[in-house]
Amino acid sequence: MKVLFLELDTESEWAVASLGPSFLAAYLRQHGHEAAFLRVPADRDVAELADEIRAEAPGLIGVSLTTRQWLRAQQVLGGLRRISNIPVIAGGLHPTFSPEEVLRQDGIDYVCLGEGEAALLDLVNAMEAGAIGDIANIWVKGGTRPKLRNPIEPLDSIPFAARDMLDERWGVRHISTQRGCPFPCTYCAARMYDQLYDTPDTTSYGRRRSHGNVLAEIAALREEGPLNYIIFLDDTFTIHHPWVREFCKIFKREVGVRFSLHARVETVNETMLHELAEAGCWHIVYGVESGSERVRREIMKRSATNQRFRDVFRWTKEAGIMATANYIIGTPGESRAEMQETIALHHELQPVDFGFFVFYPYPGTELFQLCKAKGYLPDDYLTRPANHRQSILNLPNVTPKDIEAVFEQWTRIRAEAAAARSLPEHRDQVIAETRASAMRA
Ligand code: B12
Ligand code: SF4
Repeated sequence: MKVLFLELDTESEWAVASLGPSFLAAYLRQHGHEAAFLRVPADRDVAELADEIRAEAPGLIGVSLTTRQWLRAQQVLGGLRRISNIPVIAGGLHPTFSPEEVLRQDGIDYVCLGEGEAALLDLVNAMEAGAIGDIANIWVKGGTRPKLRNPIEPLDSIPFAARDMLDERWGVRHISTQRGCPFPCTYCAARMYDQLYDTPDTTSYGRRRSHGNVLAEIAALREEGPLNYIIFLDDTFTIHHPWVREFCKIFKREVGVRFSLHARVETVNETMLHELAEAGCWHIVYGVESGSERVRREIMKRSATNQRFRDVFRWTKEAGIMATANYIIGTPGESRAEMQETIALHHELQPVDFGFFVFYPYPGTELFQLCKAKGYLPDDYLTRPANHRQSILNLPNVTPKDIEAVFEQWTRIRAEAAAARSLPEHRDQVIAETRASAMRA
């Protein structure tokens, strides 16, 4: 059978496509099925899309969804169902943690909970055989919650990601070396996989590929075409020090391409940062989230001190690696003064780049439960955009206007930083463009 994976864009700007389908497509192909990829731009008309889909003639449509994509998914899949009866399965973070809501939507027939490789293969085989019974991880519309199969072990057993699903450009390749993250951050949806699988007969969700397996994938990519840069998409690349140190040695010797990764300040030290730099690490993205130690400790369950952030950002710079910091604005329980502490810490850290996101309660997370229990979450939350620009919460101590004002402050900081890097005669234009792009980001 042919499965067509749709990538639903929510913004006009380009980003790499969801990684999930690239693993699923590779697995299906390994087992004799076909897979195709279709990117759906944010303004694509549904009737036009239906024509494109018919041309592919799939037996099943697959969509990978984050919460941000959910509004667009309702529009596209609801519209498609009025003109086409091709069955649709949704998987990824949002369907996994909001399966009932997703299955209520017209145009979605199945939801995949958690990892999808073997589950999707079983569904496709069952569809071909004309008998869909109980399939672990697959929730059929109108049916009951399915059992879960154990997380895939070892990760080396799954085929390399199918690159034609990712829409990569400029020789920049995206690689995933692990699944799962051991930290307890209360705002993080990725973290909740661990709890999804928290049954007595499962292993812990955190797993990592062997060095040999990652290296073999990189060698295969080199054969295929230009390999200019690698982005490691792992949640926290620097978790297991012996793995990382060995990786640095081999990568430097055998690959020698620049790369970037995500890390937590608790998981790096000065020596490791120098080893990463020598191996070719060019850029690290750190989640700083808040400049208030109280907010991090009490609300986010992150215990690192501000001094640790200062040290790690300094070491990163000294090692010659660029640092990006990400911040969250408007976490439930955060005061206006604490939001200003984040701005103060940012000025101390002086990262090369930074992202600022208005807090959104992702289904399944601890903070989602808290917002629900305390009545901060509006009833129609699933119809509000998860765009990280406006707060959807009704908070007791800060208003949406307060949060908007802080978002505007961050936008100004970004615009001024961009202007400082440009020629004096271009500064006004740079400020205007940077502010406009923050509103679209
Ligand atoms: C890489 C990454 C990105 C990449 C690629 C996007 C992507 N969706 O893969 C980029 C940089 C573009 C990105 C952008 C953003 N991301 Co992001 N990202 C990640 C990250 C770190 C890894 C994803 C990944 O590679 N997983 C590896 C694959 C193999 O796992 P998987 O996606 O879960 O897929 C498996 C199953 O879910 C299932 N499955 C998945 N899809 C499907 C589809 C079908 C049909 C089936 C049957 C099964 C199935 O099978 C797969 C294989 O087992 C995750 C954290 C995480 N660990 O999930 C955050 C994460 C997905 N991102 C998140 C967010 C918030 C964003 C942004 C909004 C950030 C921002 N503020 O701009 C944007 C929005 C992107 C969008 N289109 O919506 C949140 C989403 C939360 C939520 N509930 O929606 C996460 C969970 C991070 C977090 N800490 O909470 N992101
Ligand atoms: S360290 Fe990152 S990926 Fe891990 S739980 Fe925290 S926010 Fe999520």
